[in-house]
Amino acid sequence: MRLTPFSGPPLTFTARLHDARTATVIGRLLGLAVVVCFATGLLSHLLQHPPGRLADLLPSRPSWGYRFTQGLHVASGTAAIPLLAAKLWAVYPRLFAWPPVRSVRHALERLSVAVLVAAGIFELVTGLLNTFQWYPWAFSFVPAHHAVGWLLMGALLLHLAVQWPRIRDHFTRRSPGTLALPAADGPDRRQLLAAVAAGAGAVTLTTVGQSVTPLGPLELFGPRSPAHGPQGLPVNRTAAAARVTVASLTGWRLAVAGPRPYVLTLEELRRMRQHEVTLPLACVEGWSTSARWTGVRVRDLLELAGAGPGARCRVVSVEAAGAYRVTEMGRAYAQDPLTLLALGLNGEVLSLDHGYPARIIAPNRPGVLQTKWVGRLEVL
Ligand SMILES: Nc1nc2c(c(=O)[nH]1)N[C@H]1C(S)=C(S)[C@@H](COP(=O)(O)O)O[C@H]1N2
Ligand SMILES: [Mo]
Repeated sequence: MRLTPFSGPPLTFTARLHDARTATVIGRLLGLAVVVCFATGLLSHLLQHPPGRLADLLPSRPSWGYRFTQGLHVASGTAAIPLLAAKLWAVYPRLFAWPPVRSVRHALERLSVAVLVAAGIFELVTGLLNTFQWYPWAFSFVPAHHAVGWLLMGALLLHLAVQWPRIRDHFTRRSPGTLALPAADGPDRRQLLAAVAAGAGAVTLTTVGQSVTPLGPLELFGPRSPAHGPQGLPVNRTAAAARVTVASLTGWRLAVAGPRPYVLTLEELRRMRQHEVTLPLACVEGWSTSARWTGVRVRDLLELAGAGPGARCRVVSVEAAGAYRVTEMGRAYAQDPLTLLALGLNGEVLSLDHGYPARIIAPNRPGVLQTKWVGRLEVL
């Protein structure tokens, strides 16, 4: 490839490793990671913000569903970081191609690559920092990460369309323009690709333990190790951060609103029929862990308030302010026998940080919707 830097004499870029084959081999791995990340991210968004009537169609099974898909979302996004770095390294000489613009078509092509790269970096950086709950920016994470995800997917499709001839040559293992098979890859390319694969494998192995419990001992960089925290479970928002104190809970009652509204003390709740379920708490930030929960079935509480079999419900926390103070659950969740208003965790009374005196635990549900410090249920 003949190249000219922005200033200075023209130079010829000869390194073979920056050729189309390297770009395509790394690109297909990166593309796979990005597509998996996008699909699981959309699913997560849908579960958290179901549009209108769809709320009742969301399934509460399999109970481990969200744990799996969100674990995959964060793992594929994490693996995409070294892959994107390698891909950019493979193609960066093109940034200095001369002349910078050859035609309108070429200009549009370069513009689409600029959008692709910018959106990709934005998604991976904001996603990574979100797993650390670090938000050094002024915009709101969820809408921005969601919108740029679509932008990235659009730019990726355009890129695949533009690069299609090269991708096809790669998969049919044909050198461009000929029917001959290319020579086998030399040791330099094999080394490069092995290093990229090792890098992606290493970051995955050292973070995925946050959601895959058996790999927990390998976890080095996952921000929240699921084994740490009171009662064997991490805490995202502490009672102190939510300004919930033992004093503020004196006189706590559970109010259930519906056709036959009623109020229960904690003692009365404890005298109701108790159930035990083993369900994961799966945080949208990627960590998840399974626990034993005991408490009263939400559907029993709703039925006592005169709710019909198709009822949905709204859950209100006593927390004074916070994005997750009020949540809603569709029919499948509200009626699932595994959905509890939990009073106990792993054989103990819920700790204040885990939502004492009562919290929601439901199957196949994002952690953000497992409302803590519940004070009120409303039949919808
Ligand atoms: N009222 C209330 N409930 C909440 C939250 C919150 O901020 N306020 N955070 C949620 C989030 S993001 C998660 S992951 C889980 C974590 O539960 P844990 O702290 O018991 O592990 O609680 C959820 N319940
Ligand atoms: Mo969370």
